[in-house]
Amino acid sequence: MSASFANKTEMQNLLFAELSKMFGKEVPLYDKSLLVNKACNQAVCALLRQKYRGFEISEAQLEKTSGERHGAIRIGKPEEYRWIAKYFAAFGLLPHNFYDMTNLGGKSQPVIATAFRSPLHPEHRVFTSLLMTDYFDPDTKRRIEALLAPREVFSARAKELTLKSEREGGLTWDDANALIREGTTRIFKWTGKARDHRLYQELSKAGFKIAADIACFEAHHLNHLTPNTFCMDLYTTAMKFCLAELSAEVFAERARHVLEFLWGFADPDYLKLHFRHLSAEEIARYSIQTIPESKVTALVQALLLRLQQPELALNKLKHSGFKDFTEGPPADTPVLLRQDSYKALTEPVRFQEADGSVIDTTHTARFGEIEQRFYATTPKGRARYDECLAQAEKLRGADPDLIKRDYAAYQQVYASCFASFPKTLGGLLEQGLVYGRYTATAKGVEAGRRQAIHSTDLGELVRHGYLQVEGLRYEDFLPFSAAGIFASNLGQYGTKSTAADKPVYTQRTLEEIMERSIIDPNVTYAGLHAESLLQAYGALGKLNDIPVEERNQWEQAVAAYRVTVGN
Ligand code: OOG
Ligand code: NI
Repeated sequence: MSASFANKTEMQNLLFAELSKMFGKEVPLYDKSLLVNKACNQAVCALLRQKYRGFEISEAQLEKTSGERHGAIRIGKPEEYRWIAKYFAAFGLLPHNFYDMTNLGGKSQPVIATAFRSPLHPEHRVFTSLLMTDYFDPDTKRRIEALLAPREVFSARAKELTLKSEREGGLTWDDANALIREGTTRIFKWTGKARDHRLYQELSKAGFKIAADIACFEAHHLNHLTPNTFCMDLYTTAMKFCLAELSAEVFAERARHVLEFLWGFADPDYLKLHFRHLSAEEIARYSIQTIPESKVTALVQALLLRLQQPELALNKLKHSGFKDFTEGPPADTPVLLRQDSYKALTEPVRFQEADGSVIDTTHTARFGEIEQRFYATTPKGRARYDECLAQAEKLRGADPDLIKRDYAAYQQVYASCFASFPKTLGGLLEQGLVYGRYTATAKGVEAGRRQAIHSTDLGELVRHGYLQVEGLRYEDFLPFSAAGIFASNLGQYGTKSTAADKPVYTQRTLEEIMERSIIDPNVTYAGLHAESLLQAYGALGKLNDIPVEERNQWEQAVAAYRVTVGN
C-alpha cells in the first residue's frame, strides 16, 4: 500500500465514529444509552481499581475502548449488495460467514447475510442482509422488485471512490473522508421517507415486517449500532432503571449483586479481554486486594446518583421498553457474545405515493442493542454451546413467566443449562472449547535455552510461567441470537416462505452476488491459534518434541488462514 493512502484501520475507526454520531442525532435514545453505558463502564473500572492495585484507565482510553461497534443494514437488491461489498472493501472490511436466516425453523426471516469486518483487526463489523424476493409468491416478488428497481442508494461519487480504491489499492484521506460522508449523509442515513403504503401494510400484516423495512425505504438505513459494554448485567439493570422498569431499590439490589459477582469473575484474563491496550506483563504487576462490602455499596450509590440525573430519565423519551432477557451464554460463561436490547422504537415515516398523495404514519424497526464479547469457540465449543442453548430455550419455554416472577431464579435456571462449560479461560482452553494465542515468556525462553523444560503440556507451561496465553475474542455474529432479537423487537416470531417451493440458499448464492468469496472466521481463529503454538514452542526450543502429524496440522492451519486473509 502506498504511504500516501489512508490507513484502513484508522478509516474503519473514523467511519464507525461518524456513524455513531449520525445515529446519535437520528435516535436520541441511542445517544443516551451510550451515556448509561459509560456510567456503568466507569463503575466497573472503579471496582477493578479496587481489586487490582495499579489498574488505571484514562478518560481518553475509556473512550477509545468504548468506540467499538457493530451495526446491521438490510439490502434490497443484489446490485446494491455488490456495491455495499465494494464500499466496505475500501475500508478493509471483508465478508465473514454466511448466515442463512431463511433456515432457522420458527425464527426464519426472508434474508441471507454475511458480516463485513477486518480479518485481523476486527473492532467493528456490520451484519448485512439481503432480501430474497423469491422467498415470496410470484405476485409479491414482482411488486417488491418493481418498487426497488429504480432505487439508487449509491451516488455516482460513492461508486467512483469505491472503484478508485479497488483499482489503486487505497484512498487518500481526502477521498476516504468523502467516502465516509457518502455513508453518513446517504447510504446509511435514515430519512423517514417511504413508498407504497399498500405493499408496506400487506407485508407487515403477513408477518414480513423485515421485508417491509427493506423494500419500502429509500436507503440502507442503519438498523442498530451496537456498542460494547464491560458488564452486560450492570448495563441492562441500569437501562431498565432509567426506563423506569425497575425501582431504585431493585436496581440497587441487582447492581450490588452484579458487582459482587464481577469481583470474582474479573480475573486477569477478563482484564486482557476487555482492556486490549493492557499487556499481560502490566496486568501481572497488579496486586490483588480485598474489597470491603461498604465499597460495593458506595459504588452502587454513586452509579444510582448518576443514573438519577435528569438527562438520563430515559422514560421521558419515546420508547418501547427493554427486552426481557439477555441472548447468549449466562454471565458466568465467557464464550461468544452476550447481547441485549431496548426494543424497536415507533418512529414517524412519510409515504410518498405514486399518485402524488402523502401518508404520514409510523414504522417500528430500529432498536438499541448492546453486546459484550467473549472468547471465540472452537467447533467443539460451539457444538457444546448450541446444545446448552437448546436446553436453556426449552426450559425458558416451559415456564415463560419465571423471568417476571423471580428474575434471580430465572438466571439460575438459565445458567444451570451451561454448567458443563468451564468458567475460566484456562479451563476452556484445556478442554479445547475456545481458541487462544500463546506466547513464550522471557522466563520460558531462558529456561528453554538451559534445556530445563520437561513438558509440552500447555496448561503446565502456562502455570510455570514459561508461556502466557490470551483468549481470542469472538468477532462474529450468532444467528440464533439475532433471530431472538428480531423476534422480540418486532413482537413476532419468524415467517414461512410463500413461494411454491421454498428456495435453498447457499454461501455460493451470496458469493456470486458479491463477486467475492466469503471468509470462514474459524479458519482465521484456528490459524492464529496454530501459528501461536508453532512460534511459542519454537521459542521454548520444544517444537521437536511435538509429534510431526500435529505440527503438520498446525502448519496447514496457518497456511489456510494466510490464504484467506491474503498475506
Ligand atoms: C440483523 C441482526 C443481526 C446481531 O447482533 O445478531 C445482528 C438485523 O437486525 O438486520 O445485528
Ligand atoms: Ni446486532
